[in-house]
Amino acid sequence: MEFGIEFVPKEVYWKTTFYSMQAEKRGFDYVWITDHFNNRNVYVSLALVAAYTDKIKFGPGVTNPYLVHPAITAQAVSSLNEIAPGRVVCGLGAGDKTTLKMLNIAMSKPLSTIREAVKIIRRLSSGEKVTLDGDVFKISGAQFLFKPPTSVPIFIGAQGPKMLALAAEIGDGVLINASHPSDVERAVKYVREGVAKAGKSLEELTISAYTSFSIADSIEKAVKAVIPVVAYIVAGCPEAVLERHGLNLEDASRIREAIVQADWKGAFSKVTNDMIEAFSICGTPETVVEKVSQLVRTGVTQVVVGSPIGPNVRKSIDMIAEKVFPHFQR
Ligand code: F42
Repeated sequence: MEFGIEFVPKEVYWKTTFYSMQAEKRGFDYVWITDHFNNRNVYVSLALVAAYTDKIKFGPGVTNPYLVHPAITAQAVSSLNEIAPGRVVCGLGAGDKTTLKMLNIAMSKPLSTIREAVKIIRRLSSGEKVTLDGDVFKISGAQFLFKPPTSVPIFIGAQGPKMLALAAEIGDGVLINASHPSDVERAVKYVREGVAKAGKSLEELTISAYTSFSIADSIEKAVKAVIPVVAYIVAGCPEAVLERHGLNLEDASRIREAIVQADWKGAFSKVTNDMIEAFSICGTPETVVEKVSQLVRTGVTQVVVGSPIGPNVRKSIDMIAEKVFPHFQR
């Protein structure tokens, strides 16, 4: 059982570096840094993680092939891999619709785009010469002028049934965007389909639940920290998923409207306990251990502790190491 941790580089760079050092020191296996154009640059952040850590694995969690050409992604992860050989992983996904929309970039043919991007990144980062006449990408004899030290494992961020199956089919790992055991269990079903299609065994794949997570010594503190994150998840959540969790669609659309109007207080005040239950792992160490155990029973082999982590990131990292890790075989 592995534990990863997600940092969003909306914080000043030294905080992300410091938290990554702390995560390594306290026994986390992976640092994932999110990629959105309106936060700090993911590779600048990762270069610092590479320089200031010794053993933890790390990578973009996740970048996308619409905003960054797969050849440049391959170049970036291979360069990082020279700084920290064997520690770099590449998280790739279709991209966040809201931020792509701000740049007027359409997310067309996501399945073919991801399939082809994975081929390009995997082959270039293995030092191969690449020619590809794809539906989306046309590459003619591209090769790096430097020799990458090792190939870079590719993890695919996925939520929809087809993307989950594709991720399992072609990826080295899947990053399932969900926190509730029922959502993760459902996702693992599609992951199994993808694995079967590829004719590989489930053990060859890292199956990760990329969760929204908040741990504190009191439930009130954990809830307070997680509310803004859950508000955003609810606002962007497909109706079918809200219905599956028995959540009121009108409540969700009120949160969405409040966010659009930048009425944060209004949006956050409408987040209910049921929403927190559906979309996060939130509570005291005891509750968190129980919820992570439920995820493990679905077949997950890595839990990614995602935003907000807790009311105080540093203390929450320590709390996870001291009070959660001992309950899992690692
Ligand atoms: N996105 C970011 O931009 N930055 C991040 O840092 C980030 C982190 C992250 C971590 C984990 C994770 O799981 C996701 C993360 N994401 C992040 C979001 C990610 O980039 C994707 O937005 C997210 O995974 C949602 O994508 P999805 O897996 O649900 O796939 C979408 C595209 C989808 O609609 N999938 C459908 C499905 O069933 O899986 C299939 C859609 C389909 O069939 N498309 C047709 C096709 O040919 O591709 C075309 C349909 C048409 O009409 O064009």
